[in-house]
This record gives sequence, structure tokens and C-alpha cells, in this order.
Amino acid sequence: MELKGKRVLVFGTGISGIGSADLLEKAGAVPVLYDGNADRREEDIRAKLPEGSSAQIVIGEMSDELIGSIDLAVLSPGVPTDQKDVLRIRKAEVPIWGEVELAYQNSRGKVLAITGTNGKTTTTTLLGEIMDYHRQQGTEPLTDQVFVVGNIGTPYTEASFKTTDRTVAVAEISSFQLETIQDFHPAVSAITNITPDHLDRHHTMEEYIRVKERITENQTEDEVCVLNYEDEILREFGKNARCRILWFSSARILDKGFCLNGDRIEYHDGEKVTELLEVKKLHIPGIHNYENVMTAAGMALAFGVPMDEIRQVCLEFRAVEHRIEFVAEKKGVVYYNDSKGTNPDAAIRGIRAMDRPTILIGGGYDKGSTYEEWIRAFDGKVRYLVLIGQTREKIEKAAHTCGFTDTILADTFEEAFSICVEKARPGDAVLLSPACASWGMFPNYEARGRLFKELVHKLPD
Ligand code: UMA
Repeated sequence: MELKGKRVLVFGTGISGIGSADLLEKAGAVPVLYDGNADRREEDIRAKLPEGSSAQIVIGEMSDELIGSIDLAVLSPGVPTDQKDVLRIRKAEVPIWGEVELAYQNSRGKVLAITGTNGKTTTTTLLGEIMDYHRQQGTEPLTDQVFVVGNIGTPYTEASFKTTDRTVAVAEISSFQLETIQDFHPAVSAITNITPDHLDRHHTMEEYIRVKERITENQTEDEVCVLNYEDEILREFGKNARCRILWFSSARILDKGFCLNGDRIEYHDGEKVTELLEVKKLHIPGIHNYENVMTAAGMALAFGVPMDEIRQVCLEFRAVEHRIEFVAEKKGVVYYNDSKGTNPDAAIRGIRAMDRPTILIGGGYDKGSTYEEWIRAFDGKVRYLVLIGQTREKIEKAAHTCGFTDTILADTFEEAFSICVEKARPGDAVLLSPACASWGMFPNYEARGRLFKELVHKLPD
């Protein structure tokens, strides 16, 4: 769609909304930034827009006049597609794109896109580093600049106008973002795994899976999607996908693909075997991280990056902030920030990574998840589960049903933290891995993780 002169409603005034409005103005369109949260203040939003921006800002009710005046609506990922005003826009037959689609339509170069329930951020970060190292080597395929964008925290729209035919965008794409794509077409894609998450938004597991699988929707027969062979949903999906599948497995030797063979990650091409690395040389521990390495390596290889360059970066790569991140040791107690553990499956990885008695902080925003599987994964390691947020009673009930009764409810994050400090003995770990989103108590998981780290650093040594 030619955007010049078009009046475009940008739904949501978070970072995606600001990125979209900026892109639209650069493209000659007239953005109208809209937010349904009556507490948002126009001056705060305007302060985030580039100086001199002529974007209009509307807060509160969405009038029929507004809907009648627009040619296109661009949704921020946090706006559900069945939200009442979105339905009104749809009824008025106004085209609806997501922020990712807007960015894609206005970008050049190649996109490497990663989705999946867990492992997205680590994989995206690692692939971004591999691609940037590849750029510095100046080997084929030549690349001028690498952008790491999307759900990871930098809106794709921010990078669009900087892209050229020789740039690469490594994009972390959430299910929220995939709901509103149309032509979005990654050169290489990956789905790390699919386990229940965001069921409040997508309503059913079937719908969540369908949305995730849309990442390959526009890929051609010779383009590659990297999939986890050990994920039954993905194994099934891979059988019928139109694009080529590059499998990886952490549990068996594959004829073709990346696999974990004892303590080595190998690439099997059907004839010969190439060793990528020995896992004990990695700085990121755990099977889930070996899977992240295989996903990023698979995507880079499919793009044409030489194996030696991939190996070099994987061996130097260090953990991503908020993902089982070691914070400090205080009076013999080690503190880990896994604020990125925003769903039960991610939090299972968090507790599995602990090798000592643990005081665990859990709870937060209710996304409709169930918690029994997470609690069963405690495996005798959790001494106390300190619970906060909207889900605290729900999780406590689930814990008691599973026979785990050492739960403590706290009213604030600070109170939960003090309880952990009081209960922890030398040799223990204190782990923030809440199995829930932070919303309701924090703007995002990063703010939750940062507060945790601040509180840890304030403790005496
Ligand atoms: N809003 C409405 N009406 C609604 C819903 C929201 O007006 O019905 C408004 C809110 O009042 C708010 C704005 O929309 O002002 C927020 O938009 P947003 O939630 O899309 O937030 P952004 O700041 O644009 O951040 C989004 C992603 N947020 C979500 O998907 C919830 C960020 O992912 C992402 O980093 C960013 O775009 C850039 O692409 C965060 C996230 O939590 C990290 N993602 C989920 C996850 O990882 O599990 C999917």
C-alpha cells in the first residue's frame, strides 16, 4: 500500500506505536496515535516522538468519526485482535496491519525471524552476534549492517528506514506480532518450541499454535525454517510445511540437521558429520541453551554463514540479561535473576538450572496458565516458594494440590525479596523465576529483573 498522504491510526502508544508513527511520518503518511488507556498523558507521548512531529494524539474513547477518517490501522502487539475497537475498525473495512507488517513493507534486505514459546531472546541475541561477526569478516554473503529487532525490545519499525538490500534484520517475533502479518517474509525462520502460553490472548492452544506457525506462511520451497525435532507439535508441523525444514535435536542423532551427540553439537548433512563445538566450552549451560545454539547455528548456516564463524561466536557468547542471570553472591547465598521466566515452561528451565536448595519468587499477571507442571519440576530443590501478584493464590492452590506446602504470600515485590533474604541459608540460591508476566506490578519483565538486581546489590557482602 502506498502510504503517502494516507491517514493511519496507530493503535497503542508504547514503543511499537512510537516506532510506527515515526515510520509513517517518514513515509509521508499522517499518523494518528491512539491509546485506550485514559491515564496516558499526551505530553508524555509527544515527548517520545521526534521533534516537530505532526502526529495527532487521541486518548480514551475511539469515536466513529476517527474510524471513518482513517485509511489503515496499525496495531501494537499488545492490542488483541478481538478487542472491541479493533472489531469496529474491521467492521468499517479499514485494513489492519501489525507493527511488524508495517515495518516489513517499508524495509529492504533480508529478515531472519525467530519465534517459539521459549528461547527466542537468547537465540535472537546469539544469531544477531553471529551475523554481526560474519559482517565483520567480509565473507559471502556480504552484509553491510545487522539490526536486531522485534519482541526483544527494539521495534522493527525503528530500523526500517536504515535497511538496504545488503542489510540483515534478525527479528524476534512473538505470537502477538504474528497475528497481524500479511506479506512478512523471512528468508530464514525458526520456531524454537511450542508450549502453552498467552492463552488469555489466543484463547485455545490450537489457535496459539496456528499463529506461531504463520512465521513460515510466505516462505518459498527453497527457504528454510529451523525446527525442534523433539517438540511433537513442531515435528508434525514440519511434515507438511511448504518450506525446507532444518531440524535440530538434543535427544537423538539425526540423519540431517544439528544434534547433540554426547558432549558435542554436530551438523549432519546426510553424508558427512561436522563438529560445531563441545558443549562444555559454552558459557551458557543447560540443554535448553544447547537447543538455542543449534537454532541460531541452523539459521546462520541456512543463510550461508561459514561454520567456523558460527563456532567462534557461539564459544564466546554469554548469557542474556534476565535469563537465569547470575547476579551476586551475598553471605554464601547466590542470587539469580530469571525475570524472563514469564511462563511455566520458561520457569521450569529456571528451576532446573539450579543445583542447590532454592528460595523461589513466583507469581505475577494471570495469563490463564496452569502451574502444576512447574511445581512438579521443583524436584525437592525449592525450600520456599514466595508468591506475589494476581496469580499468588492460584499458584498456592496448585502447589498445595501437588503436595508442596512451603508457600508464603507477599504483598509487594520488596516484601517477597526480604522474605527470601531472611529464609536463605549459606549454600542456598534465591531465584526470581516467576512463571508469570510482570504486568500489573511492573511495566515489563526487564523492570522486574532490574529491581531484583538492585535489591541484591544493596545487600551487605
Ligand atoms: N493498549 C490499548 N488498548 C489495548 C491494549 C493496549 O490502548 O487493548 C495500549 C496500552 O495502553 C499501551 C500500549 O497499547 O499504551 C502498549 O502497547 P504494547 O503492549 O504493544 O507495548 P509496546 O511498548 O509497543 O511493546 C511491544 C511488545 N509488548 C507486548 O507484546 C505486550 C514488546 O514485547 C516488544 O518488545 C515491543 O512491542 C517491540 O516490538 C514485550 C512482551 O512482553 C517484551 N512480549 C510478550 C512476551 O514476550 O511474552 C509477547
